[in-house]
Amino acid sequence: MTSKGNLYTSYKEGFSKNLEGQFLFDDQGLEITYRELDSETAKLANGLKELGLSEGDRVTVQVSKCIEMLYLYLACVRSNIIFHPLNSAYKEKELSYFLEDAKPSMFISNQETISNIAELNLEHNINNLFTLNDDGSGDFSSIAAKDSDFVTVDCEQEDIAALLYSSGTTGQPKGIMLSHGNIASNAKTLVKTWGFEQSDCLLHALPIYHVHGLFVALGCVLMSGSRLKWHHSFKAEEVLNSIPDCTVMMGVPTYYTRLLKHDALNSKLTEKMRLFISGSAPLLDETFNEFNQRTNHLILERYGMTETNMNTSNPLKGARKAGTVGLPLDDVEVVVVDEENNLLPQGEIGNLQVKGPNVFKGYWGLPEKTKEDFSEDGFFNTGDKGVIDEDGYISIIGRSKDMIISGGLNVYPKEIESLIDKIEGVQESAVIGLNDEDLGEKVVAIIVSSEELTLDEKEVIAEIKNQLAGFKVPKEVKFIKQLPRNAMGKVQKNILRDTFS
Ligand code: MCA
Repeated sequence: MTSKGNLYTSYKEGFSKNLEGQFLFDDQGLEITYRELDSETAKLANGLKELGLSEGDRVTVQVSKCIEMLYLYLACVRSNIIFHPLNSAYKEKELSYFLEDAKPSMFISNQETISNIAELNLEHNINNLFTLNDDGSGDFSSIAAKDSDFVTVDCEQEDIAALLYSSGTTGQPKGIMLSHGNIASNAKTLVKTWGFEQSDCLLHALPIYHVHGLFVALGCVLMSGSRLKWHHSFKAEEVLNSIPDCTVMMGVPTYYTRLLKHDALNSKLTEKMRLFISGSAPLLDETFNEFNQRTNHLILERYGMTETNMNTSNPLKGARKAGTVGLPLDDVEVVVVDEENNLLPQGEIGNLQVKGPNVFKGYWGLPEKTKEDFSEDGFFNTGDKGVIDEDGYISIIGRSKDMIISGGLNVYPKEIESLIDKIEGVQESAVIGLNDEDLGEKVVAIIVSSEELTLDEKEVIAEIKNQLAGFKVPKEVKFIKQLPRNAMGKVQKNILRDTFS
């Protein structure tokens, strides 16, 4: 039986030449070969089948970064079951929304979350609940069957492999459906674009609940049969120690600014590295220049989003221009258009649209919303403003969507504003992103409070922290008498940013 459309088949085509070779290692003595990866994911896929899961079912996982999660991802892909990973920082209210919307047949999380699942009052019943704690304990390990033979399911490239949520300027987070073909085509293109070879070793410190750590980083390694050095999370000292073991690193700009704070970062330490890649948030020119001075490496900046995986990249060979996200990938078309969807000439700023095999299949259960975000000629409207220079390099000038990127994570002000507005004593609020040396942008809440009640910053932060994942919680709260509004009554966030930056 063939399984050509299945993403795992594409991964395996890449790593099968190195089956006995090392896939992953860490500083604690963990070592996994590709053969082990193949058989562990087969056992887990057999286990999912024995539990009665079928193609198209969703498996939601909310655990800390661990190898089991990686195995589960590949077991789901092999089974044509939809993998739905969640940031472990999400709180109850956020979690119940995702579970209600994705309606998984299986949910894996730590003991505390699983024990409290009844309190979420979900409308649908999740048949399979398993625990996986930070120390590796829990009944997750009972899922794997003994049989390590599993024929990867033959599926269409169009079938959905993963569901990842992103919020929007209005309304609730939307499930982004990424197909086997989306993820496979993009990983293959990136291997070629960035010159991945079996001899490479990728420093992997990114979380694996997002496109960057899961599909881009892991995808390049699997498709090239290279190795990765596994870090549980990004800790600058530990990453510095790993640099001499590795040839490529991927990170968000915060990783690079944090590394630059350490004297140990120098050209001697990085001499075996061939490539540092940055994405998920804008890389400042000063970070690019300082990194170059200290290490002789020009960080390669690229541009993507959850809906599209990667769209553009500065070249491996050829000029890497600071402040640009480079050129469209080989199989991706990028255009800049005006509000009426007319193509704009080179040099003019407009809405960035993309088309290619990387572009997602649509929003989960929202066909109308999906339609709105695509032009008639099949281009996806990214919501970013951009411009193309005379050499074809693209720069992201701004976002037409009201969004903050903090430490590489997207934050949508509306979600925070609507919670702040419910706090007693708040008349109205506006949440903005202000420049931050460490996070790129930090979340700041501007509040107009009623005259009778006095509110303080700590109370507001504590209230939001109870309800939302930590990365969305305002780092600062400012109180003002009234919000600046334009003639249409819209809050002028640019004025607030100027006032408070
Ligand atoms: C953690 N905290 C944050 C963030 N992360 N606050 C703001 N922004 C953040 N990104 C808060 C926690 O809630 C906690 O708050 C405190 O910081 C310490 O938590 P800790 O986990 O120790 O933080 P950290 O280790 O310093 O993490 C910061 C980080 C991490 C290393 C920048 O967020 C990270 O690895 N970011 C990468 C995200 C990523 O992979 N993005 C790719 C998305 P408290 O102390 O108050 O409790 S994919 C994407 O964007 C597209 C597709 C693309 O192009 O790649």
